[in-house]
Amino acid sequence: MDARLEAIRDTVLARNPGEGEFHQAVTEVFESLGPVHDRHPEFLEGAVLERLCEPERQIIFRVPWVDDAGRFQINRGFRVEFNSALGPFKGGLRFHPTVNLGIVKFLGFEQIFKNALTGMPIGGGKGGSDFDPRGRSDAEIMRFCQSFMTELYRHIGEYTDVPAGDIGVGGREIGYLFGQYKRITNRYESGVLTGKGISWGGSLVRPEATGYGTVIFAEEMLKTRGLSLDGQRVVVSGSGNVAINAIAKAQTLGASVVACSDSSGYIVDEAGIDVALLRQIKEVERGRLKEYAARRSAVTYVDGGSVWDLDATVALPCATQNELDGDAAARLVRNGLLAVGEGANMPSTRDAVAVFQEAGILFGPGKAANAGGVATSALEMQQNASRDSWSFAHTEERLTEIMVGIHDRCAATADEYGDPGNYVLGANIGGFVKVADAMLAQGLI
Ligand code: NDP
Ligand code: 2IT
Repeated sequence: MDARLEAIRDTVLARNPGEGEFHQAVTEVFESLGPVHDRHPEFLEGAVLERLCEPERQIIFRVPWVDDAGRFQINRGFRVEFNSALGPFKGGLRFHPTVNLGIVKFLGFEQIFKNALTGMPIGGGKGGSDFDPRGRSDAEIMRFCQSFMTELYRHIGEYTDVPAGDIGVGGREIGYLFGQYKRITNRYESGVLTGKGISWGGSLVRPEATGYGTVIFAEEMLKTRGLSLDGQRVVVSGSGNVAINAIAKAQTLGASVVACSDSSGYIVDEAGIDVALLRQIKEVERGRLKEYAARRSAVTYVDGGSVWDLDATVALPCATQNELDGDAAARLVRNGLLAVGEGANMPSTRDAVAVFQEAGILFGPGKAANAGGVATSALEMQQNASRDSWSFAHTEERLTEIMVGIHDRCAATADEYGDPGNYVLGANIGGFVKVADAMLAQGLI
């Protein structure tokens, strides 16, 4: 790492002790930015990096609620409003027992660059709670969401901060959150949340967008080597919103998707995953992946273990951070891997990224490859602002244009900085320069 940047990075780490994932995300971005500061000394003089690493605002709050047994429950809520140089803070809410400030900050930090890459007018933020939705009834989820919004509402708004979904937060939760926001504020402010239901201000394609976008990005990377997804053997991790829609899109492009996982285990279905059955089990019944194997013949369920023990030519990690380590990466590379598209945020460890890059694997980092979700959120905001709603075909076309645009900008930036094919460098520099220019133009804020 460039010595000037390393000194700033060390200060950031010392100021934010114990936030391992945030340290990892900052380090990874800083490693790309040395050459930019040679060309743009004004970024150093303007203390852009120091400002970027300090969120504009961090909110931590108590979320009290009552479970079905009448017991009082207390969780912790977060919203980190990281950077609004390009637009209102924008980013999802994650409900998962592992959520803490360091995780919300890593996600919010990544979101700044991702959102810049989309070319849409959105800043970066993230939030969530250590609430565990697993095994909770619908009524419990509703009461939790209502309590969460009873604090959050005062911090968000169409022009201020626009949350959406992430792990554990989908259409159901956005509905309960929106209902409570409307009730407290007495405003039908559609643009305050994205990922809404279609009949009440949502956008077609938003549910599919992250997974579809990740696959479009992977296809664009493969094209640069005269390849395509057609006929590839694809392994996906996760079986939530991003994973399911990545599987569906990869299949429409002719890939054979043979495996996916949840936090309990993985399935191998050599005939190709039955997406309708997977949706029924995960989205309708909110069940476990194990049930997929019970309902379909010739499927293996592996309890525990890692889906990355399987061979693939294309790997799409779509579950969570640091789920694919250096050993798994080395094994995949030895067994014929061509490309990785990160549907999740930071799913590959730093060791894994190094292995992929040294082996010349096409590697699409999350902040570029999974940007289709937030980009389509911005399309939802556009539709809300104009009180319009677009067709599926039109919205999907916009998503495709945006993903191809992100791919091409990352590739062009990597070329410009003398490291062709390095999408990590391209994404970090491409996103950073846009935000840095806007920050300098807006003065010391
Ligand atoms: P979901 O809650 O819909 O699904 C998450 C999936 O990942 C589930 O299959 C879950 O399994 C698995 N998972 C979660 N945590 C772990 C863990 N610690 N170990 C193993 N498996 C785990 O979330 P999404 O699909 O929305 O999000 C998946 C990833 O994509 C996240 O990294 C998220 O930040 C990222 N992302 C999401 C976007 C979106 O629009 N939703 C946009 C861009 C990125 P289980 O059910 O067993 O917990
Ligand atoms: O990580 C992400 O980009 C998201 N969870 C989606 C954020 C959004 O505002 O749609």
